[in-house]
Amino acid sequence: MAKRTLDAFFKPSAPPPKRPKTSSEPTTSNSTTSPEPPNIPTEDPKPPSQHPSYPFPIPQLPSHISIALEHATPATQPKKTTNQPHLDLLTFQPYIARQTSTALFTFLLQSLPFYRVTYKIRRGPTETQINTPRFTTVFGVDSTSTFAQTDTSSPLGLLETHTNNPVPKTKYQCVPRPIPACLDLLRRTVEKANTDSKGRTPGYNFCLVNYYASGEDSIAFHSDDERFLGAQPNIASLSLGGERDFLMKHKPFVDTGVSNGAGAAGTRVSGTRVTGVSGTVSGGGLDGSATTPVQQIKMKLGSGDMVVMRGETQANWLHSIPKRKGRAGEMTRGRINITFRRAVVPGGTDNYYRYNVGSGGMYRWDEVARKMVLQDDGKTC
Ligand SMILES: O=C(O)CCC(=O)C(=O)O
Repeated sequence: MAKRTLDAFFKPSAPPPKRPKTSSEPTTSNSTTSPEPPNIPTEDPKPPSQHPSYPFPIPQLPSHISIALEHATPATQPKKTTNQPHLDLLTFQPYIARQTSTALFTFLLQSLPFYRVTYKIRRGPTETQINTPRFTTVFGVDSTSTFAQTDTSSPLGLLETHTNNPVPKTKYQCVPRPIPACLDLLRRTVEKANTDSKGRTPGYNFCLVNYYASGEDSIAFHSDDERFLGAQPNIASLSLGGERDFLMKHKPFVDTGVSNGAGAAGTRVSGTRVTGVSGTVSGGGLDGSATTPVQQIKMKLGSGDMVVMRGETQANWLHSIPKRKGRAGEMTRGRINITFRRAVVPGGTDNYYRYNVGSGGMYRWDEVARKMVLQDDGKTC
């Protein structure tokens, strides 16, 4: 008998082969075929997630995906990588088995609102317009506020976590969006799959979603080291759909000439999107004096793969998804990435909505055009 993978088990069932009817089976008046056996799973569409902050209701996961997420993740045990200075990675290849992850990719592509955010940055007298080179969306709120059902007939309200008082309208620049049920189930399973270096659960309160439509879409070298994430943030990054390269490189060091005795004799250059990395970290050897080569990391992330970046990783390493040029770019399939994070102050909420929802139009996947299409009535923050 052909071996059936766990993933295949969770696929929507094909109708069973017709079998000969026995005399004891009841018949129906308009049918001459046998009735379906009672154990065929049927889709019971659950009501979509609704909230005044959503531009449209967000459907719930079909049950074949939610059952697979709840019962068949992690699909493999994680590999721990700590063989380079300041690096602490957990890699699940995959976290969600391929067939389920592909179904989840299609579902999220069709079900979420997306944005192509533009913003201006100023360096000295020069103002530059930045066009985010991918589609983005975000849900969640930092830990100073909590979404709560205050009465059954109203949408989720936003309360101050410590007092339970309603959050004043002026607290946030954009209206925070509760994590819809489809992403919240994913958030809960990812949270169970890993801990921080002290064994604590990550307590994710944000889902940031990127959609890379083609090889032209990318994210530049950066680190998720903002203060609003607290010290040593735990960030889980899940890939769905087409395979892409994920690159990591150590941040540059400025030689202060003074060894701190704890490893790297240098000061980290802070900030994002830094290019140019020195190839070594001084003082990383066993006797504290040798020079440890720091290697760039290149991983191919396929559908369902998950990388968890922990400990000192964000403070010291940059990561990126580079563009794919030429034939490789043309062949590149769409990819969704979801990062699960925990922001601890309102500045994190403002930052995430500003750069992942913004104030431009909203896009939705168009199944006929097979691409994201700008919606006239897109509600942005
Ligand atoms: O798409 C990815 O794998 C990386 C996403 C990322 O780095 C980010 O959202 O900050």
